Amino acid sequence: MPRVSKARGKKDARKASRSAKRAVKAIGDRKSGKPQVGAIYASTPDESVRAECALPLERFGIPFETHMFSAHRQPETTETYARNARKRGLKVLIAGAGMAAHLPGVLASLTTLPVIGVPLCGSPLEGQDALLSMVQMPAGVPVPTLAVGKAGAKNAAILAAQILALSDASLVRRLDDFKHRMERGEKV
Ligand code: AIR
Repeated sequence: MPRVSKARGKKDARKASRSAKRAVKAIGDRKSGKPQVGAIYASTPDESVRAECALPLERFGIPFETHMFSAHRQPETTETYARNARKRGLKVLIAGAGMAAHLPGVLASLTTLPVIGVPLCGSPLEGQDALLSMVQMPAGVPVPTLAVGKAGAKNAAILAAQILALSDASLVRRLDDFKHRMERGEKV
């Protein structure tokens, strides 16, 4: 068995944590202002989360950021992001993934911010796998899970706006206006 000294192990851990922090910084797609919402998707096939979340958030004037990382493939980055999210001023996280979609659950296990899950179609099981992975969270770690695919991604942005509106009267007015436009038959 190779022997690894304690000091070496700690040094490696520090190095990994520094590179995870750099990764979080580098992959951020920051919009104007200090981001209040972080929309994370696990892989390139899940880009719909970025696209569908962006428009409502922009319309509501909510500063947000998007990142791509996978809880399975980039566990260090996932942990660093979740542990620092509140300190960085984020208020709501949105996480979209397909297949064994553990991203929102893992984020929710590491932060007390609300984490909204969007299950995506990324496999022959057409999103049912992701839906069950997200919705069946064990007690203690809630992940409000929305519709599979684009509707879920769009609704995640609207739900994030509703959560933020609990302490933002101007956002309540923008949400009211959104409801009126929907009532008039405008496309959501
Ligand atoms: N995935 C990637 N890492 C963790 C998960 N759950 C999911 C992605 C994507 C699917 O695997 O969310 O929907 C296929 O991704 P890829 O990168 O293998 O093509």
